[in-house]
Amino acid sequence: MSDIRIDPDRLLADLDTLRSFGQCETGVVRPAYSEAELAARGWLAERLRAAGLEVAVDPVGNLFGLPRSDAPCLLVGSHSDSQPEGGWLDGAYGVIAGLEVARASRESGGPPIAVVSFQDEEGRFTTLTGSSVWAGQMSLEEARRLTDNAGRTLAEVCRQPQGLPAPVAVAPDRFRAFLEIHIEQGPVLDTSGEKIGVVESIVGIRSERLRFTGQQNHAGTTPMHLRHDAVQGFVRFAERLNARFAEVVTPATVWTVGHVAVHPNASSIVPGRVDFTVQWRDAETARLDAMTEIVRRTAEDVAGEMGLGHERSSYATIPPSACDPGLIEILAEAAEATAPGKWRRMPSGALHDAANAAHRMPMAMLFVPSKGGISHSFAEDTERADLVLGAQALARAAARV
Ligand code: HGY
Ligand code: MN
Ligand code: MN
Repeated sequence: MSDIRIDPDRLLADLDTLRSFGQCETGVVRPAYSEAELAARGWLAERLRAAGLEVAVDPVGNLFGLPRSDAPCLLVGSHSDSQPEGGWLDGAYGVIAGLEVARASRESGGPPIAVVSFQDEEGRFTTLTGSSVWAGQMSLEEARRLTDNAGRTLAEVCRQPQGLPAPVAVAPDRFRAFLEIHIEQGPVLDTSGEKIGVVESIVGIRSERLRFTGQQNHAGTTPMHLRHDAVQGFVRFAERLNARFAEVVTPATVWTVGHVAVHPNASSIVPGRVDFTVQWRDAETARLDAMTEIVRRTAEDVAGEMGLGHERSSYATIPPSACDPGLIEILAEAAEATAPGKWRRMPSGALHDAANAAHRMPMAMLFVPSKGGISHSFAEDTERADLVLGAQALARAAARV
């Protein structure tokens, strides 16, 4: 079995180039379907072509580099869209490391390997949008109707870079397995000093968009007892949700209110409306269900107590997923060979496109350390030597899948 020898300088040079699309301070602003993301996808297509791969883009914007042979092969990759304020490595590292492994394999007479950059993993429209459509978890029609926080539909903004072939669906059964390498985005490896994480499972996520509606009114003349203040409803909801969640969660459960929009958002107006998102993540479906029920009950209770209207809509539901045991052992062997004694098996608290691949094929993931455990921030970073080490482990495993 020939080892796949990656070119570290080429890996890092492409990572630095990808960073330039939408670069802002030390991070990137490259949301799905933005100008920067479109330009990045056009450049990636060129790099895939230069690697001798056939370029295909599907109707939702997932970008593939496919070997000429039709025999089912290994698929490696991740996503290249970013959060509204993202780090330069989240997703991008897995796409470029996958590209490097695929072209190094071709150069060293190794197995044919396909590469993918999934679209809108970061949830401008919903969590893992592109890979959800690709894996058959969501229809293209349903995805095209999704709206972002500004109320724009995916159909309105979905565009393909110039010079690409017409969109085609790329069937998951073209591939035998999926490997994704990603920054950990958490503190575990950074704290332990280990260099590689072999992921055993990925948490599930539920998220909802909620709205409280009250009565917009004058902030000076409206007595407190006559108010129907949407923000006060949100505050009471958030406090009560924390108290009720505390009865069902474990130290590994997380939940976040990350988006809040107050209307009309003026200091002398009692707010008549607040829109916000709540997301919660856990490894157990039963606990996610219990938390969904608590969200429902708490919104109802608060709206009733305060004379507010309320609406809820599901934004994302991704079940917990298990990595393939056989692939885990191949990754563990590669980690030990690449970073002897400096690796660990661990869960993923972040969601990844591998969670959708799990519905259609065996999948597994590798992590490399995040400096200070920071991610979804311009401050996200990883030592360049760690980026190279991870890609070398991915290459060793890819030759053995
Ligand atoms: O939120 C996540 O887990 C992923 O980084 N989008
Ligand atoms: Mn990611
Ligand atoms: Mn992310």
